Amino acid sequence: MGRPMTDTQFHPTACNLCYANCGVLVQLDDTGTQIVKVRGDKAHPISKGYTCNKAARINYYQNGKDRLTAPLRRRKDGSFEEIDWDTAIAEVAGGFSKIKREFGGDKIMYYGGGGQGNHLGGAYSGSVRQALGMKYQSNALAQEKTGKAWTAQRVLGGGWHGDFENCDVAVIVGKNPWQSNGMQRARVVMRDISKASDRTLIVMDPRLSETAELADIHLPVKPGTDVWCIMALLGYMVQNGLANIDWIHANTTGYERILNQLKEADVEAYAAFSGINMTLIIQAAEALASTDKIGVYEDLGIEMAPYSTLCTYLNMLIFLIPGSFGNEGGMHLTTGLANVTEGSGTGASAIDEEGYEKGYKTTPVTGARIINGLMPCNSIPEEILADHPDRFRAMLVESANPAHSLADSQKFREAFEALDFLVVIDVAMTETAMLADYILPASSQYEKYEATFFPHEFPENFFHLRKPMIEPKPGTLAEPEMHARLVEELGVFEDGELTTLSDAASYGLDTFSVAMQEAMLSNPKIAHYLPYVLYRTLGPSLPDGAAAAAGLWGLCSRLAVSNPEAVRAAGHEGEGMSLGNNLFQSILNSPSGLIILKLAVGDASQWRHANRKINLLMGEMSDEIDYLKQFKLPERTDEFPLVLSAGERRLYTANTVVRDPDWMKSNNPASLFVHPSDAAKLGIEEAGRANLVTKRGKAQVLVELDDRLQEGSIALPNGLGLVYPNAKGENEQFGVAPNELTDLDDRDPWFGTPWHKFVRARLEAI
Ligand SMILES: Nc1nc2c(c(=O)[nH]1)N[C@H]1C(S)=C(S)[C@@H](COP(=O)(O)OP(=O)(O)OC[C@H]3O[C@@H](n4cnc5c(=O)[nH]c(N)nc54)[C@H](O)[C@@H]3O)O[C@H]1N2
Ligand SMILES: Nc1nc2c(c(=O)[nH]1)N[C@H]1C(S)=C(S)[C@@H](COP(=O)(O)OP(=O)(O)OC[C@H]3O[C@@H](n4cnc5c(=O)[nH]c(N)nc54)[C@H](O)[C@@H]3O)O[C@H]1N2
Ligand code: SF4
Ligand SMILES: [Mo]
Repeated sequence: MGRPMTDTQFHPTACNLCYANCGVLVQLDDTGTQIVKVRGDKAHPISKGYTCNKAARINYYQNGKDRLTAPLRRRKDGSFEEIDWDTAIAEVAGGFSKIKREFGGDKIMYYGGGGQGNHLGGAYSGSVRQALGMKYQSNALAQEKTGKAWTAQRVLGGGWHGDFENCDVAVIVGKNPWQSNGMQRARVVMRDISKASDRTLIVMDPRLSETAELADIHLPVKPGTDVWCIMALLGYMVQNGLANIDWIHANTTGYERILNQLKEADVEAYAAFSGINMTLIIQAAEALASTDKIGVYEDLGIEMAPYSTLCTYLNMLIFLIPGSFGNEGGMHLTTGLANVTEGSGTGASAIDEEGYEKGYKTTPVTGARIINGLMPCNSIPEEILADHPDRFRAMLVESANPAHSLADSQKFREAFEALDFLVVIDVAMTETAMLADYILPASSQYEKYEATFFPHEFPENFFHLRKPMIEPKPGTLAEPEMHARLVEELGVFEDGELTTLSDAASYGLDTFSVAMQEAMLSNPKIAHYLPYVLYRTLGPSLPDGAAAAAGLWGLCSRLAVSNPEAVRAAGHEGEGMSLGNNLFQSILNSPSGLIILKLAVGDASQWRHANRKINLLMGEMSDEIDYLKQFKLPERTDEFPLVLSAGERRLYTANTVVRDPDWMKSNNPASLFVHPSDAAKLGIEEAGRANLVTKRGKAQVLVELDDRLQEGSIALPNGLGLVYPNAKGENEQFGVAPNELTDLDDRDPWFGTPWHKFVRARLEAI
């Protein structure tokens, strides 16, 4: 930092408004504080200059009026007072230590750790959690991707992702990449597949979304009925010789039960129940059977709807039944520096012969399933509010806004108020921060080193360590520094205990690697507190103030050991330690990101199960398939006849990362979409006001008529209803906060993911 800024310089960084994290070049004004121009960075190895409409507006994130600039402590009357950092660190460490002493460290829960653009800070929280003996955690993944993580780990041994640049058939289930991106270069890729006469785009979505408009085959399922549609599609394939049975026999185990179920599925009844004409099912089945280059992408349209876990299991069969896995243009296992959607699994002690998990980990109060260390978000209030000796007493929330983003905001507010101690780390005054005892202000993602562990491209995968380009707002700290100070306040290491390592680091990475190996053997604490130790020992000797990147050294070393051929195939040289060090050095030297590994296509030795096969047997899922014969969906009643999709991605929404409603400019994405015929029945007109009522809440909405919806469906945007200061400096809310309307109990039976796309509701004209 501190280098001169000129208005002609373009700084490489990334857009932080969705998990694609496109590489961008930004230009600052002459004060060096305002982002005035943003353009795609052609030097980024994967996004290659692509951005969507949102990247141009990242300054609304960077310079929000509600950015925090001093640690805050809550007074008895609920207002906040500014305190200095030493006081804040001492009192936060003291508050948590008190809980640990009285109730045990496992009564302190951790939530968050990173959002759409920032995972580096959360990586260092591990050392604080270790010091406090914290055991339970969660984050937004546990309200969308845990069912997917479970089925993927059981069937494939790891996460799955498609190669949409090279597939012949793309199947997009409950996702609208045109607006939500997520995958790299989404709009270009979707348009390319749509235009090519020899490629097929299949979109399963009740609504004629922007992506569905591009589709060759649009499957407009009735909301919540995807599972029957997918069963019809797969059933038709198996029953009509369109399944690649030879491939399945050669590459999978445990296929008997599921293949029998598909053989016996009542295809026509299932298609009819999901509202899909058999001609469309046959077209889609034939397209899938015509190639082994299939890409499948699923997202919230099924992950936040009934039968979400079963849908995600069946979505794997969309590419496995035709044998499109591990091959060129097909589906693949994700491999990267680290993967936020993978982890330690469910901790199951065994999987029995019928394919049922035994002895999995659960939460202390309600016994909800835990996967990859994450407990269901929908269980959190119950785990706090229960009259139970093991209930949570305190929470550390980092880079997340659960009081707004999780189902049933009222219940979350009640639960947070019931905690003895709540600390929030954020850049802005959020709905969650407002409930905290202490708020620790973070430097923004453009003021510090940042990175995400989202990249999952194949065969070449990338990593992007972004450099800071704006001076941190006064009073803020980067999270790695906060966590380090907390660890020190908690007195984990003696003075001088790490000096040998610090000294070694000053001689370069090779010396440091050797010293680290020795230190880990002689002092077991070092492995337990690795992020902290790396930050304080290796960190200071990294160039350009890149201390926060020190944790990546450990990940590079690990990747070099676990996948040396792939790292070398991407052009990194060396063996063992030196390969890891070279990769780390290249990451530090690549401000626009770089390719870190290149996997061999078709190499089944990389498959993750010990037998190098895919395991199709999941007893839990097959039981649920049997249950489909009962055609059960959450009932719509006369009281709540409509289905609300509570939280859609639109042109200008970005979760709650951007809080200033001005960023939407003239576009009004705040309205509730209603089908014209439903509106007519209720006497509601375009741009009219109405009351939206669910069993959990009521909100006044602005109505926009949209005949791309199905009759009986309504849709509200995601991430709105934030409290933000208006021109007069008074707090105001723009749009509706969707989770004032959602209920904790409307959730999937396996990992508790909410049914936000299937909220029963009614509309009343005003
Ligand atoms: N613009 C924008 N982009 C974003 C975000 C954002 O807030 N704004 N957030 C990011 C995040 S965190 C995520 S997880 C992704 C989510 O990305 P998406 O999953 O694409 O987002 P949604 O718009 O919530 O839902 C996608 C589609 O599900 C459809 N749908 C509703 N009900 C059903 C159903 O019963 N079945 C099926 N098949 N489809 C249904 C909706 O019509 C919608 O088109 O977006 C990321 N990108
Ligand atoms: N009803 C309904 N609810 C939903 C959804 C829906 O479709 N419908 N979508 C859900 C989905 S998929 C997701 S992923 C969640 C997302 O919800 P959350 O995980 O709660 O997070 P975000 O809204 O993405 O906001 C991230 C927070 O990080 C802060 N932040 C930004 N940069 C930094 C930084 O550098 N450091 C720190 N410490 N903080 C920073 C922001 O100010 C913000 O408070 O919302 C979910 N909620
Ligand atoms: S919002 Fe997502 S797709 Fe759009 S520019 Fe930003 S990172 Fe890229
Ligand atoms: Mo998400």
